Amino acid sequence: MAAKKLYGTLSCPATMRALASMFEHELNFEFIPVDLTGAGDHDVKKGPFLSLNPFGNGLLFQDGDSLTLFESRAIMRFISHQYPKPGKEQVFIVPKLQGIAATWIDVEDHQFDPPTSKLVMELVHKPKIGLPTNQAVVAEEEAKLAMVLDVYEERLTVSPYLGEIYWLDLLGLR
Ligand SMILES: N[C@@H](CCC(=O)N[C@@H](CS)C(=O)NCC(=O)O)C(=O)O
Repeated sequence: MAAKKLYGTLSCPATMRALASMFEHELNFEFIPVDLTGAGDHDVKKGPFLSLNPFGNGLLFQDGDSLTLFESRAIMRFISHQYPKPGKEQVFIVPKLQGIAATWIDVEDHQFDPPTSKLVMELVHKPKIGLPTNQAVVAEEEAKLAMVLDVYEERLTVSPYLGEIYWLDLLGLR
């Protein structure tokens, strides 16, 4: 069987998400670093890479010759389904549980990630390259993140994990 390959860059949270999943599932794979600036051997904005990830955003997973995926959360879901860890359930068969898990994965994507990414840019990356932090952006994104964290806190008072509910609730027993 042809090898698994992950193209990505270690400073990218999307790459780290995919890598975390691959390590968690103990997959053997080759990591191929790409350069988002267009330098190096794998220019993500051109040619072969762009034909596989049309958005050219620096992340690609190949499962042998049979499948190519981009989008880190889709890669994680595929790995969980294709390479499950016996006894450590990460995939729900029950449609209701699938819906709940999908909801909270999307919440992370659309609510948690955007303000967090902007804060990391302002508070970590910009200072590293000598650019001033925009305090107005920081205040605005902190407020958005605080709202998301409040929702998370509330959710965790009624469920064991964000994307899961108690079995008694699922069975309608309370
Ligand atoms: N939604 C994508 C986001 C990927 C992403 O944000 N990639 C960034 C690097 S961390 C990137 O390549 N940005 C530059 C660009 O899109 O041109 C995922 O989760 O895989």
